Amino acid sequence: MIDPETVTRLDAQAQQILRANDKGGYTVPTKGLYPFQWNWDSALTALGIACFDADRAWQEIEKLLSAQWDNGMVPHIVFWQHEEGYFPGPGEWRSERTPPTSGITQPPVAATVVRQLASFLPGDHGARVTPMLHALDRWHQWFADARDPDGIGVVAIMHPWESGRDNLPDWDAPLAHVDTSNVGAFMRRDIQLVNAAERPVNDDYNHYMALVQFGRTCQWDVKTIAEKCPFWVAEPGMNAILRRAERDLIALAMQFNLPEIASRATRRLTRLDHGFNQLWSDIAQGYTTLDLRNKKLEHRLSSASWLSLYGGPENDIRAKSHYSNRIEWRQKIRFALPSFDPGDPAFDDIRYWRGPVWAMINWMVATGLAEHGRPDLASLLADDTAALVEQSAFREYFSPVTGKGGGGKDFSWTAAMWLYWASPSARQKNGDTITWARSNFAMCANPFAMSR
Ligand code: 9WN
Repeated sequence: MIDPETVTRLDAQAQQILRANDKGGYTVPTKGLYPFQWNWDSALTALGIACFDADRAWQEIEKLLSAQWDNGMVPHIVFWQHEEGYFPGPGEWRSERTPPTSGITQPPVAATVVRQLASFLPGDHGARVTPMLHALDRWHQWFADARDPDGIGVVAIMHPWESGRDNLPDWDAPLAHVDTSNVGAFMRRDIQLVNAAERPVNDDYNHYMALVQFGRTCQWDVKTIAEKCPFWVAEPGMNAILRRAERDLIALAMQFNLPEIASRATRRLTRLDHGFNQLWSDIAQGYTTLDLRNKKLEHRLSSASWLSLYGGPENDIRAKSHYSNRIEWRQKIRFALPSFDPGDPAFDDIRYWRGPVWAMINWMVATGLAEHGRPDLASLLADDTAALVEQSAFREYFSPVTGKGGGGKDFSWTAAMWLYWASPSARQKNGDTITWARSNFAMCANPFAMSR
């Protein structure tokens, strides 16, 4: 139980962080370490901004979508202004665009955020939302065409950073097939700003840079990437988030009378709902990573395994296996949800995506749990998130074992998730139902969703 004075202080601090990270139309994830606009950070941050400035929240999404490529991709980083402090910068990506961007994407949470904003911000959003829905439809179509050209029903990532969960142990095996011999020397900036023990190791960076080199050599040509990129992996995080985004896009398209978008998104969703089954591991009893290049299914669970509940309706047996995995995990840690199985030897409680808790993943998983009739478990995730913020403030992520904060400080999406969801004041105001009352699978029910 957090005392009311602390809640008031943290609410004010969260708002102050979002204002201080505001660069005018877009918000940086944190000063120093990440000085540009990041795709899923921005979208999720808009939820927090919406708690005190509705117009500015919409701008965050508009600005992100304004950097959309002609082929529909919405890039993972937009370099709106020159800054030396980040590696790899525009010169490494060579997107040949203005503003420069990276050449890859990130999990498409934007449609879900737009649906949330449209459902609780006052006013008639038609004029503002309609162009966004066209842009989102084009982005989702890009996923179908560029990242699942054979129509198998799961989209691939061509770089670990596309998943947003950069150094998850799941990538170790597929990355081992990536040749790093031509990468050459480079200087990392991140470990000048953050403790190296909290960041990916140098060997990971060699592999990240080899993939950037691959992409820029083929000028980010999606056909070449799909045919030849040495890293081509389907994983439950990206796929569940995209399924969710398609559901939310369908609901929005119906609400704003855009039937062609609704029917295109329904066709894509049908394929994705069927395809997701390929990521199920009987051994792990959960959804895992499928290395499409090397035809190998991972058998270890990560926090993304839980995102299946957020992606769409889950059948009872599989949902129950998530709940029992939860009990097993919970016995090994103090704070949920670790990004990787805490019982696995590769688990590392403070190194980036190899164990730490991330507030926005907790929000997504909590949303899915509540929608599957488990608001009790959803509330526990909100409690843990709040306890972590109380102990360690608005860090990029937290150790699930000690609660210690890691990575960047004054982090935008942590502040946003606090204001929008985890703060006791937000929960009180919204009767603890802030997110799940607004999301309703039934509104965009897909006839095939439950057929697995
Ligand atoms: C590379 C900004 C981003 C997040 C990612 C997180 C981290 C970047 C990095 O920071 O990635 O995109 O340099 O480590 O893994 O999820 O979007 O917060």
